[in-house]
Amino acid sequence: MLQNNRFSLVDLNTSQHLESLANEVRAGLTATSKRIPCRFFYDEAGSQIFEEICELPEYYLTRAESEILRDRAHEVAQRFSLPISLVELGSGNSTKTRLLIEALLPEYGSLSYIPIDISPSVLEASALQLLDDYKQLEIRAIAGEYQDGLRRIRPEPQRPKLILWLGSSIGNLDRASADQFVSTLRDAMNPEDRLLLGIDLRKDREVLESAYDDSGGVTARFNRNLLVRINRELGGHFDSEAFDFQAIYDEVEGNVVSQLRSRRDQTVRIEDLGLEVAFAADETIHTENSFKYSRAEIDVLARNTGFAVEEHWLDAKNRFSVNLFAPISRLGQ
Ligand code: AVI
Repeated sequence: MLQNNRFSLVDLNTSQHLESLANEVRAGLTATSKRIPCRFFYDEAGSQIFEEICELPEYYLTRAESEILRDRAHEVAQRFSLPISLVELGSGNSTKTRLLIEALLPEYGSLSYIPIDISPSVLEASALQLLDDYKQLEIRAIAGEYQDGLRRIRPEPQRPKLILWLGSSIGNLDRASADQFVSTLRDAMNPEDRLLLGIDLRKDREVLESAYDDSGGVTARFNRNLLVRINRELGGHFDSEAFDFQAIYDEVEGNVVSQLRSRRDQTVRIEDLGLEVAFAADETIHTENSFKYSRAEIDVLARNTGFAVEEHWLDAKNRFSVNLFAPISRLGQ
């Protein structure tokens, strides 16, 4: 644990990490429909490529969400009557969080920021920068999975929590898992706490498919990096260029499905798993779901998980939403 007066970093990651990659790759590549979970995108190279994605002209999500936060951060800050703790899930480089920090600090004079992210190096680098820029900020960073991180937060009855889950990360869960996870957030909240949820909206196929398969091939590289990672960490022999990338919008489900597609019949050995994986030409590896929501689906999410939608803010082009969820009492509580 790294620590000084204004900064601490607890690393909850263990060697389980490599074990979990090995188990998931074995299970995913021996299944009838092959898959690799999207959480493995974010090794160091993958996290950097994701930052490039956020700057792409086609990937409107980051800009639209920042626009909303820029416009609404002050309204969020005024919801609370006491200094708060700002908890962020998947904080990454915390760029968007700055918009909230800048609104919250003048309101309360001090702020406790608790970023939870899988990558300790990203957490440390962004924390040092934030501490330098905001002298009244205190950062208690937690490196680990969201659920483990949430369990580590000390209850502070005098400090309401504002939980941020931005970037439409909820879209990477199917709808049932999204309900389940948002319910666990609800369980960790008191009545005066709030959840600020960035959710991408359903829209035309063309806009979505080019957001997820950009013309410069950055998202394709992001996906192929999974194979590069398996080569490095598990002794795989993938030729990542022997796989095409595609993103297809399933309009009924409201889901952009990302996948790698084998260009030919091929067999790939993964040394550390003692595994030979056979691919037929055109066979796919599913890499990611990115579910999109309508306003009605956001209302259902809130209703299923014990929240009221207190605010539903949109960007000027109505592409993205930032939602302020307030806990309500659930039946039986
Ligand atoms: C992190 N997550 C919400 C992104 C998304 O939009 O599903 C990851 C991403 N995949 C391709 N582009 C961006």
